[in-house]
Amino acid sequence: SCALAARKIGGPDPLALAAADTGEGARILLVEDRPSAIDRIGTALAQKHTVTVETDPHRALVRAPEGEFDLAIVSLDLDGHDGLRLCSQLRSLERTRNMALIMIGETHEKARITRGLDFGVNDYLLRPIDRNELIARVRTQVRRRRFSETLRRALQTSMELAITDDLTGLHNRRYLDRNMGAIFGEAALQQKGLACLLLDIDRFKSINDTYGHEAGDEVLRAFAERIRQYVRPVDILARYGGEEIVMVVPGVELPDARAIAERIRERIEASPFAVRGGTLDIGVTVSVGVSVRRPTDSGPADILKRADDALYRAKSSGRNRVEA
Ligand code: GH3
Ligand code: MG
Ligand code: MG
Ligand code: MG
Repeated sequence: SCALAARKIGGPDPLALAAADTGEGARILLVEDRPSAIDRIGTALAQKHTVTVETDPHRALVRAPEGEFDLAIVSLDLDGHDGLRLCSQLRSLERTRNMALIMIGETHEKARITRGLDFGVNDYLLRPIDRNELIARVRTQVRRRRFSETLRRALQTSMELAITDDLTGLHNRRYLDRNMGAIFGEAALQQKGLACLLLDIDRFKSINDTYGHEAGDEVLRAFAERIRQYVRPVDILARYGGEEIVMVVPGVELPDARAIAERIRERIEASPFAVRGGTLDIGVTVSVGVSVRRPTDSGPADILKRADDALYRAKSSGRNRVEA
């Protein structure tokens, strides 16, 4: 999902979208059982919107989550039923809680209308319903609802982008820094293993020098993709530096951590990466520094430091090696 988010960068400006929204084309659920009101409201809204009528509130409650409605208009005095109760149920259900809600009531029902507004119904209309007022209030709620939906998506996208590395789609260092403390704390508390693998491509600079930076980028992406095949959902994979990837593996002690690192090292060495649309194969090797949590460690920085030291030893003793 992070890689997808990264591709969404540069999307439309949510504020501009909102300003351009005419509030038309909404999906509206009308819960009303008086034929004259159904006719009146339906006629007024059908030109600009899609209106679904439901006379029974129980069926309305079943249909509402399925229909992806922008708005529900609910009569408070349905025959033998409490429309206010339906509004409150729509507000509390996961799949309908963001729907816009407008109630229809009588002038003497002000107390119930106020209760509805109190628990989050957005607006109301009094009988007899004025056509233009109905259209205006519906438009306002539809636009408001769409705007908050657009903002919610934009916020989610930017939160994903903030923790994602653009080139590889892996998590970035910010994500690692924010989460390592909690992962370390969890492992320490449960007295479980926690391993850290620091993977660094060997002589990557010469790949850039020989084939160009673009080809280098492609190798990096393919390298990240291959390593991704070795992680479980609980592991963290993050781009740590330029061509360094860190893999955090909870619940694992040194022998298994070494085995994972060795398997990755072999798999990187075994097949070159195809770049430039498959016209060029570039073979690389990787050095891996491995470390595990020690009871004397005071924080994640201790584990990362030992992985870094081990990586340095792997490099200085010839590269294409795993050191711990
Ligand atoms: P070794 O690790 O084996 O010691 O040698 P190296 O050449 O891989 O190490 P060094 O850390 O000196 O160089 C890493 C190079 O990675 C330098 C930099 O130009 C390159 N690099 C870093 N980030 C990127 C990137 O995003 N794309 C490309 N194409 N190259 C990058
Ligand atoms: Mg280096
Ligand atoms: Mg390197
Ligand atoms: Mg490096």
